[in-house]
Parts: sequence; C-alpha cells; structure tokens
Amino acid sequence: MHAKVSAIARDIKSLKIQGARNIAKAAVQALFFQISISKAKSLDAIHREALSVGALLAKARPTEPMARNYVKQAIFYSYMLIKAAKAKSVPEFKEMMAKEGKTILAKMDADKEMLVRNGERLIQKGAVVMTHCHSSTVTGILIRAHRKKKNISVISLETRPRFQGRITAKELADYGVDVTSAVDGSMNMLMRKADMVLVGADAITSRGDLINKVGTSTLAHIASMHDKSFYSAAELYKYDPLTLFGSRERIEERDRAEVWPDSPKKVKVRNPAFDVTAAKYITAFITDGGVIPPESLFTIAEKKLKVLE
Ligand code: RUB
Repeated sequence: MHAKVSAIARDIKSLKIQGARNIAKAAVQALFFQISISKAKSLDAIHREALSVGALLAKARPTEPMARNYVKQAIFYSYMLIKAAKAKSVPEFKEMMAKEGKTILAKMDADKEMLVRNGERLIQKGAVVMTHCHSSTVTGILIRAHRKKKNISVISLETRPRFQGRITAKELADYGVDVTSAVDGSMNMLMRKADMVLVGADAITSRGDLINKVGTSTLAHIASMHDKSFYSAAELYKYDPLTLFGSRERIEERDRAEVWPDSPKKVKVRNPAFDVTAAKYITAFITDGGVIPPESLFTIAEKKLKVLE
C-alpha cells in the first residue's frame, strides 16, 4: 500500500480527518489513488488489492457506514468491470476506475449541496440553533442560512473530550455567523434560548435511530423536554443497510488518554465516541432526498442504496 494511503488511514483514526463525510471522501480518494498507482500485473490482482485497501480504509473508524457504503460501491464497480469483461487490461481498468472515482466524488458533492439547500429552507429568520460536535453538513446549512440574511445565531456545544465544537464555532465565526461556544453541561440551561437543535449523523439504522457524537442523545432528550424541534442533517448514504438484518451499529470506544491523560490507573475511564438517539426524539432527518421523518428514512435510503445490493 502506498505511504500516502496508510497516512490517510492514520489521519482518520486519529481524528485529523473527522466527521463522517470528510472520512468517506478521504477514504474514497485514497482508494482510487491506490488503484491509479498500483503495480499489479493482472485484473484479478488489482481487484484484490482494491478490496484489501478498501476494507482497511472503510474500517479505519468502526461507526462510519457512509465510508463503508461508498467503498463498497467502488469495489462493486471494480468487480463488475472485470466480471462483465468491460475492462480487458490493467491500464483500461485503471482508466475506467479513475472515471468512476470522479463520478462518485462529484455525486457526493451534489448530494451535500442538495441537503444543504433542503436544510437552509427549514431555518426560520432570526432562529437560534443549538448544535453539537462538528458536522460539515450542519455548518454548510448554517452558513447558507447566514448568506441568505436569515440573521441566525448558533450555540455550539464544546463536545468533550476532543472539542470538535470549537471547530464549528471557529468556522462559523470566520463566515460571520453569530456564534456562542458553551460547555456541554450547559445544554439544559441554554436550551430555553434555542429555537431548534441541528446535529449531524454518523449512522442511521433501519428503525430510524440516529448514531452521532456522544451527548447527542442527551441533547435530544433535553430538546424534547423543552418542546424544541430536533433535526439531524444526514446524507442518505449514512444509512446502514445491515441494520435491516439485525446487525447493530458498533459504537467506537476511544483511548482513555483522550478523556484524562495520566489518569490514576485504578480509575476506570470510558470514552465512547458516539451514542444512539431513538427515532421518537427526532423531528426529521434533513437529507439529499428531502426532509424525512425517521419512520420513512429506511424506505427512501434503501432505494438510493439499491446499487449496493
Ligand atoms: C463527528 C460527528 C459528526 C458526524 C457528521 O464525530 O459526530 O456530527 O460525523 O459529520 P468525530 P458530517 O469528530 O468523532 O468524527 O456532517 O461532516 O458528515
């Protein structure tokens, strides 16, 4: 494997590349790069190489179905090129895969653009929006609402232990959005000031449950107690098709040192990266296919992902 590809896998693991969409994009780019520079001499060998590199990238973080779905799509295309004898030589295969790589990446951007448009329409003039962690789709919506002169304000929760909420606060401030950074524990107190909650998504299950940064489920419960709308911005590719067959999304547990460096050995430390928010707390998912209630998400996502079956 090329050193650039292993460096990307490392950057995904260490959170240098964070957020489901950025992870999926980096994984797809790395996979197609590896194919383009492969020294494999046969079609079978280059397909096997794509398979093993794709698996490594897709598993760099365990709770990322978007990366898995896109890698699977690329591998399926590679298999199809060979089995249907569409590519007859390695150079021909590389050329066709490079084209497919461009198509996938362009589609990813088009989906995000669609989602951001759908989300922006939902935001009322003067709205106070509470958010958690850093989601590139959420900031995309908020920046677009700001550009449309909606005069919004944002409360961005810090998001311990890695403080991705500060990335959100800084990004929004750089675009001129009125933003307040607040400690996670203030979410109940500050909810009174918010009109709605908007978070990202790492995974969505067949039941319409959301898996996102740890703390999201607490935020959803508090939003419900205050009778505030709770939205998750999520591309349909974040749906995990395996959950339909009883598979449970694995929740990544990260290093204890992220929570408490040099903690006393006798103290147990937990560091789950994500948690599960039940569908009943979610007003709707803002997706590239529209604003969808959790109970309908699965039908629409299955249609979009049918290419993977
Ligand atoms: C990031 C996180 C984000 C989602 C969605 O967690 O939970 O809300 O990944 O992001 P981490 P996006 O920092 O641990 O990766 O909308 O950019 O896909």
